[in-house]
Amino acid sequence: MRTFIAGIDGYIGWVLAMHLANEGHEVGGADMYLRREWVKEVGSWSATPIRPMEERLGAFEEVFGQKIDFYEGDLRDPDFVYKCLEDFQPEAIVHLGEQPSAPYSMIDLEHTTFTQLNNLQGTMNILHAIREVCPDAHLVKLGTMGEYGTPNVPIPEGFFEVEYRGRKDTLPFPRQPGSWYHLSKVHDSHNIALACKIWGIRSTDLMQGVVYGTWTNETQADERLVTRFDFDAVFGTVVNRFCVQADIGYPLTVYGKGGQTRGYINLRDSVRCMELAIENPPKRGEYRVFNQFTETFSVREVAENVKEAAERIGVEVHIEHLDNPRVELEEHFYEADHRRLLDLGLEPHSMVDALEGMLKDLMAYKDREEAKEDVIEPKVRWNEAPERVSD
Ligand code: USQ
Repeated sequence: MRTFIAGIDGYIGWVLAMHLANEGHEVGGADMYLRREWVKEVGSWSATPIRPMEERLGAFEEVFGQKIDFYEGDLRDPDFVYKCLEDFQPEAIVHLGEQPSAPYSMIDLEHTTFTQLNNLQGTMNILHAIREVCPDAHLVKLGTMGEYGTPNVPIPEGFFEVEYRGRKDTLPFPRQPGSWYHLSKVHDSHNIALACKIWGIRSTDLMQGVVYGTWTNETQADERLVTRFDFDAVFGTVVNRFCVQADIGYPLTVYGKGGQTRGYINLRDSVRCMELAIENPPKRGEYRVFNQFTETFSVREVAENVKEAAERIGVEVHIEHLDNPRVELEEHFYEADHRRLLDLGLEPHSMVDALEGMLKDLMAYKDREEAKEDVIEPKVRWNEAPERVSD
């Protein structure tokens, strides 16, 4: 299968590219290193020593004997997107090339607007290019469980049956996101659903939970193939942050009461889910939704899991409750379906089994942990307006 990955240099994009190429896909991908720049902008860096793309590609070819085609450019540029698809002629396109951080989108007006324009424009360019260049291709789009928010009823996979004033229908489940970033994904979902309906495009929208993990089979083969690992308060996600915090003796930063409950998924499972989606495409015109997570925990439970794993390897850990910089429910009902990927054959890994390995992997990079405290503390407050500086 010819698979094109938009956002191939990212945390998931890079390991997905290697995995698919190793499984026999012909893989191509695009990036312009914006993620590296955004993390630099917030004063941080990857805990793992990621290599420049050219070195990554060379090392992958050397170790696995497979070539990955790389296109450097901006997904917001329609000419670039059309050129990529015309040249590569993909059968599947995995779109991971978006600004992925909720806190980044909440910094100020500029970051909110940037996030929404960047994410919507890239997706829109891809949709139009698919329609004109490769209308049979399957778009696998990375959405987020955060599109649904935390309603007081169970969350289905995308759609639910509703009876209202004596009539019945199957409708999209309401989206109630909690950040400008999560809302950008909702807009994308609506745009994709419309493109499927009016142009007959086929698409899978993956509502992914919080991803964690340091490795996949391919990264284990050579250190030059390692994927990025963010731990700062803007781009680091909660499990990954807690692992770095445990390693450097920083108290785990539970926001508020820590009853915020989310779906979680191991990086290896995330890659496998995308492979399953690609290998089992929907029919032309179908817009389908998979909830892509494997376990549910509160933030308090995640902190306990990390503390226990660290203590098993002799590292003492303290848990701290900080004033929550976000606006979110800290105790709430949470129950979300996640059957469809299991039905396709996903065999999930558990967080508790993965944590010890993650803590040990990260220990190896301790020399890169200097000054980490500075970027760990959350500084973006969602309900406090920043001072506005105009030109
Ligand atoms: N949290 C803490 N302490 C921390 C960091 C986070 O208590 O040091 C809490 C947050 O308040 C939140 C939960 O942990 O309640 C998850 O936060 P997160 O930063 O790990 O995840 P989130 O901002 O929701 O976003 C991440 C990814 C995003 C993806 C989303 C999936 O950055 O790209 O879409 O996870 S989901 O959360 O299911 O929407």
